[in-house]
Amino acid sequence: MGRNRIESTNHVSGFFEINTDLCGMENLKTGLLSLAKLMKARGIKHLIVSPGSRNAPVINVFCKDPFFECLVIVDERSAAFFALGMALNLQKPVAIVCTSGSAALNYAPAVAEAFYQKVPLLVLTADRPVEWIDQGDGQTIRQKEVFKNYVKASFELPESINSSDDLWYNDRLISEAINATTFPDAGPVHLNLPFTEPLYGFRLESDHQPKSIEISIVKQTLPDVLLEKLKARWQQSKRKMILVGQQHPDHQTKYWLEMLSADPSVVILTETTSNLDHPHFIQTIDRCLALIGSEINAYEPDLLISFGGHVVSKKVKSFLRKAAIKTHWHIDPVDFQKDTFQHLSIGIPMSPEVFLESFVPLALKGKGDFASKWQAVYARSKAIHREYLNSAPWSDIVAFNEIFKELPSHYTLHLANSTPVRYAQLFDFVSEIKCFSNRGTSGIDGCTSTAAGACFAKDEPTLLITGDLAFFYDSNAFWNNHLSAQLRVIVINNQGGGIFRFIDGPQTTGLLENYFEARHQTSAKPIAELNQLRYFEANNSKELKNVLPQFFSPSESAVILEIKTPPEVSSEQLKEYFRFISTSKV
Ligand SMILES: Cc1ncc(C[n+]2csc(CCOP(=O)(O)OP(=O)(O)O)c2C)c(N)n1
Ligand SMILES: [Mg+2]
Repeated sequence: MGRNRIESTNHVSGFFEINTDLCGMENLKTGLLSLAKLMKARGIKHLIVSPGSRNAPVINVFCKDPFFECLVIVDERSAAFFALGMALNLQKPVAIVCTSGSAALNYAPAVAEAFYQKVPLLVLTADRPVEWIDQGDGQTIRQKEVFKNYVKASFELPESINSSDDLWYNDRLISEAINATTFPDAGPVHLNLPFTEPLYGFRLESDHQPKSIEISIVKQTLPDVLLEKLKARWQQSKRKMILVGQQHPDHQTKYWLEMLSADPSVVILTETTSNLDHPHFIQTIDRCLALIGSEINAYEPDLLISFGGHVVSKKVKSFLRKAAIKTHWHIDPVDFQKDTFQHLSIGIPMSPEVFLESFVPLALKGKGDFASKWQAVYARSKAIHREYLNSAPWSDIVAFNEIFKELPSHYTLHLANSTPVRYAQLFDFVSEIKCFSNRGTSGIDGCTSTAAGACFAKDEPTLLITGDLAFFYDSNAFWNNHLSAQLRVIVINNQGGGIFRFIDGPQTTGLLENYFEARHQTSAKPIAELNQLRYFEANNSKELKNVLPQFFSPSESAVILEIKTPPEVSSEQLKEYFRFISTSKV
């Protein structure tokens, strides 16, 4: 309680010391109890706690209530990414709570990722009373709205409830916060919770039943005028391309795209992170574009339709930005004005599956050879890909080839940023493998924690393929008691940031090894030992082929496989791979 705002009188009843304030309202932390009740009412049961004092009231209220599944992860950065992974796989909001101060700031990387990847997180940060901000008190920072640039909404609950209006206001804010985690699209919401002492010893229940405000989802429809306009434009377009960015597996969307893929004038480009697999869909975009090379005219669309989140391929972004596209429609409930390819003409504010359901049945079939030209490139690139890998020396790309040959189809795949998510785009995937990657902000700072959280959420077989810097950066991901034995982590250890050996620029500086690649001799083995995890190592194709079946077999604990690859050869091989494709004929 603010030392100079409201004096409280104390009296003892039963086991609890009850505080009251001037209004005689029992300072039961009623506001916080409403939060628990409303989260319960909305089925938000997962809470990841990072220890602290200021958040003790939350720990007390939630972790003693059997409804809530509370986990403990000390490192707030890792805790938030773990929660992101859980929410990603459950497709439901997950809550995180930490104490005041820099603890809250450590949530920021995952909060930003959740914002751009549209993952529902309820971010609870305990705070000091406002009057103590900037007054030299410990663990006290300007925390209110600290994530405002990358959350759907920020709220601060009243520090104390002094009237029924305070209570109504408190409960209303909580409902708005919970609703904002999923509507109109999913994302993180920040709830700052200033607490006054006492932080302990207050009653954990109250008679107050907060009112929950829910949002009813209405079905959108395409107005006839717009529908007619889109149908006309579709018919006029000889070459239609549909590009799907990152999204969750969705059978409805797949069904409608399959329908469109039978149209000879339509090409459908997907990535592993689009989670859409079909023989008619062009999966390995970079491979195809390398083969097309400068002959883009014959392969560029005049109508582009896009939806989903971030697109991994840099090549397709530059191809489409250069292409003579006449019309581009982007479909998204919120980000419908995203002009990634600089050709946007119509933003359609609705969900892709509802748009496809309304539009595809009315889209007249086209003519021509646009689809067959792309399919020919696709098939040819597959053959060249195989031919190249048959004789390639031990390197990152050969390691990926071995991994994907052995990857059991029931696994969920997580791809760390930097080259792992890019190598994966070069391979044809066995169907139905769910694929995730933190492409919202493309950071290397939480890939392992995210995969660990996603795996924990459904306790399903999960493989993370990560680079070595990303692995060491997030080695705290293993520092908790919630690691599923279904988790498999492959570290491609090329002794540094191999991507900087591949992209143009760093080589020309003379500073590559130290300041870009951050060359090192560190092994993942001590991290496996520190966390009592099974560990395997492979230094060449033969060892890798031998160890993969064991690696994927059941185990008591999560398992780490470190694959050691030669940095120079690996980047050279990737460059050679693209040279080999681009000098081949379609
Ligand atoms: C948090 C964060 N810091 C820095 C970067 C810049 N960055 C992109 S890739 C990369 C190197 C990653 O190395 P590694 O994980 O070993 O993957 P590799 O490039 O070898 O495949 C870095 C530092 C980033 N994406 N995210
Ligand atoms: Mg590396």
